[in-house]
Amino acid sequence: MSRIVPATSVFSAAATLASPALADQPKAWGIWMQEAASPTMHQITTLNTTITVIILFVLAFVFVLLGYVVVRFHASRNPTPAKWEHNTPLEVAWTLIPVLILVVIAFPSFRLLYAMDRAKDADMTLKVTGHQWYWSYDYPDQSVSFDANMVQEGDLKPGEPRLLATDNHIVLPVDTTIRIQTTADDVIHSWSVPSLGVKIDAFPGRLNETWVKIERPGFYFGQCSQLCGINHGFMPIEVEAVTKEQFTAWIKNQGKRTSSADGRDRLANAAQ
Ligand SMILES: [Cu+2]
Repeated sequence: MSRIVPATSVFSAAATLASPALADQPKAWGIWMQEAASPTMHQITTLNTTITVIILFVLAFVFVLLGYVVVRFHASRNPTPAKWEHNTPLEVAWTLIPVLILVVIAFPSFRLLYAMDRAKDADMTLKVTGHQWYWSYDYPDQSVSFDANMVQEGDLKPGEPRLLATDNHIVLPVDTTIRIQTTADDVIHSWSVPSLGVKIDAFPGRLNETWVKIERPGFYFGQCSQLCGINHGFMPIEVEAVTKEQFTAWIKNQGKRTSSADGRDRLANAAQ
């Protein structure tokens, strides 16, 4: 798809990007989740913490049990091993307890899965199309469309993160329920922005749906998360969250560029 609208935002001064507090992106030596910026991501973080605690308890229990067996039943302390086998109550217990743990995990997990599935009352829609190897975006309600390609290393402006910045980026309003629809025109891609708690596959010939509500203004970075070919690692995602007023102004600005002249150019290009 040819670029229809250059989406450079008037609000996206490089100075804003240079402030790391405002950008949500991978950090050096980061081992935990990126800071949550949507209700979904808050829930994902809570679920992840809960499951990690459960895992640690299981790990500690197995470790202690193993230590006990090693010490207590060492050949020197236990020269004549017992010959019995099978213990029905014990076998029932070590089957049922793990099942119960899994059921306890499954409830919040499925609740979250359904909560992420679909926006109940979306205020607007962002349609995402994956290509080898860039993304294109449509705001069907606002009639805005553009492509977003990665900024090459030599072209990076000060503050722009390497392999994450894009030439055109998505602008979205905060505190707004945004329906996100994904599709692809060649192979399977996956649109993923960690801080927003969104990771959804983009299939050719299929429209997937999820939603996001961004809690604070700033820059959010993500990457394609489905191996999609040689440049899979070079189709990043850059989202700028702005206030509702700034978003309206941005859309107006885009509107000027989607004049009929642009439309004619596009049709002329398509006809060639
Ligand atoms: Cu991809």
